[in-house]
Amino acid sequence: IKTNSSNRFVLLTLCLMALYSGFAQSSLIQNIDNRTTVSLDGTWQIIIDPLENGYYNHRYQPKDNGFFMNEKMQTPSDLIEYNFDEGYELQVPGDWNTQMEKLYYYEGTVWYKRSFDYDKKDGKRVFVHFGAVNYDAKVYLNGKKLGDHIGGYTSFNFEVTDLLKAKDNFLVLKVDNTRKREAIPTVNTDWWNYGGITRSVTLVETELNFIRDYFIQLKKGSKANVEGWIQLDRPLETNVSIEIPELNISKNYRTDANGRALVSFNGAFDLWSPQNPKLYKLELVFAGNSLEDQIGFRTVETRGHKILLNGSPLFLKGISVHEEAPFSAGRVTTMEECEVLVSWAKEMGCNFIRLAHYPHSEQMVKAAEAAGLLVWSEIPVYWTVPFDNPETYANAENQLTDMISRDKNRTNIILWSVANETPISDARIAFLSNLSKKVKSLDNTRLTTAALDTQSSADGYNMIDDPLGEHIDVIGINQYCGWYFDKLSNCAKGKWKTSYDKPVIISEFGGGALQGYHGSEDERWTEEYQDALYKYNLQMLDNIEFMAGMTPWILKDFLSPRRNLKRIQNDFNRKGLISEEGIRKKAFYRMQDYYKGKN
Ligand code: GCB
Repeated sequence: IKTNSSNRFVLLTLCLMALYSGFAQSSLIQNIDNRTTVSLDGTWQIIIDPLENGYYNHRYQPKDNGFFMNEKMQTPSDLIEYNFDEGYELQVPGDWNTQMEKLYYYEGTVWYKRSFDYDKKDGKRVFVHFGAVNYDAKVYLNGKKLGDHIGGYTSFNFEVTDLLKAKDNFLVLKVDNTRKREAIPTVNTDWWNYGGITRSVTLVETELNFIRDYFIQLKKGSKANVEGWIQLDRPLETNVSIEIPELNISKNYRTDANGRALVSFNGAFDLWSPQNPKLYKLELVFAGNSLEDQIGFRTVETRGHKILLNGSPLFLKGISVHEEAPFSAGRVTTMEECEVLVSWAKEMGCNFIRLAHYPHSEQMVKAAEAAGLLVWSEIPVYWTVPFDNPETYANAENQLTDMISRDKNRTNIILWSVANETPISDARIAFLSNLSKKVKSLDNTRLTTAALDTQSSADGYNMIDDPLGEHIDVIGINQYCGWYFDKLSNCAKGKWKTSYDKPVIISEFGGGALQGYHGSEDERWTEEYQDALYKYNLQMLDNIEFMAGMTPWILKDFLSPRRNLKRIQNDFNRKGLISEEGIRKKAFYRMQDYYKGKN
């Protein structure tokens, strides 16, 4: 076949996609929370291995007897230069940086080991599921490789049925958070590269065949017709059913030879909204086994510059947030911590939250769903991604697919974001428009977006004219008037024009303040400066009639190694409206007032 360079790019990308998704990894199992599970959270033994000595020999060849063998000396004369059970320990879930002082800035390999017994039952299958491991995970059970996973914020699972023993199983992971130019995210970011097994590890027990996945959402444009599908793990033509007891809905479907049933039914739904975050108990039944979920129903669409929820225009009163623990730093590890972050956004008067800059935990999305917060969810395609690298594209598309795969039944997610602040180029348009198409192929019920910082200026106007605008449904604009450019007092006069008949969300604005540091409006880092910045920016934003919402930057101060001003920052990005200790700054109350007066 004759191939031109763009065909070659596509072919190579397809091969790489197969590589990324085709490891021994099993397809993602939906809804872990409501299945039969055993938690492997808790204390794990670890070995810090900066030279990857547990993986490579002195000729830099992978070892057959690496640390994944969990070997022990049998006689006093044996030479085995590691022992998981005599070393350090870490808690899972959790990042390693904030758990152990010597790992604070660490980027590299840490080996994790957890031993466990398992009461294995005949006629069942077992999978090991990881909520997230940052970034590159190689996973072994009882010395056998299960597979690899790339990407620090998405879930994955492997089948372990045939490897499990009743006693003394050992699960070992080589976890490497080394930043790489071609990776997603790339080397340059403004958040901490928290390494480790950052979300829960769970054994999931299933029947031999089971409902692995499903997509149950209102059909685009309809308030009554649900359309979706149910997927069995193994191909089988059989009956499956859906029940929503509260609405007396009970529907039977037949799976095809691939074990997939298309679903369509009507219901008189009390629609989910921020004022009424109504969820229905849904039961999916196969072979006498029922899997429960809580699902809400709502529509979302755009009309010109408006975003419509359940057919009515809605202003998105939002806030951006990183997945950091509310009263310190480090990754969020519990549902309670997610609920605290959500309660702060609610206290501010939000109906919307931007989960920046990567997929947050399933708990975070669920806490927001229960509290009536709509969600913007994104992948870490951030800043200077090498857009012409097919491997990078394959990786980004895989992370996007994993994000949507996990959260496609969460009612509150309305926006899938494909990128943040990426510089204009043709390669970038090809890359991001392909991601946007991919979103639509996986889920056409929601909207696509991206946060842009590429506006030009003309005739005293900021112009929203980035060509990416054509390829997304809603345009996110990050702008830092009064912080990275322009004087504070000029911000109120800022004027905007857009080339697109599409809604615009001001996805970032803000400035830094050290909580408790006071002074005049002109003094940077004071709460007064930050508060004035909000005052003038809000005046400017109020004049943008095509604005459909905003998510100021950011709910809480967060750790970032770019923030080197020791006296003020001490490694924290200080643009939070709340300090890392949970104390509200002045500007928090300004946003609260603003949202109170906004419909
Ligand atoms: C941005 C980025 C965000 C940064 C923020 C800042 O534009 O999107 O990740 O943290 O600016 O504080 O500079």
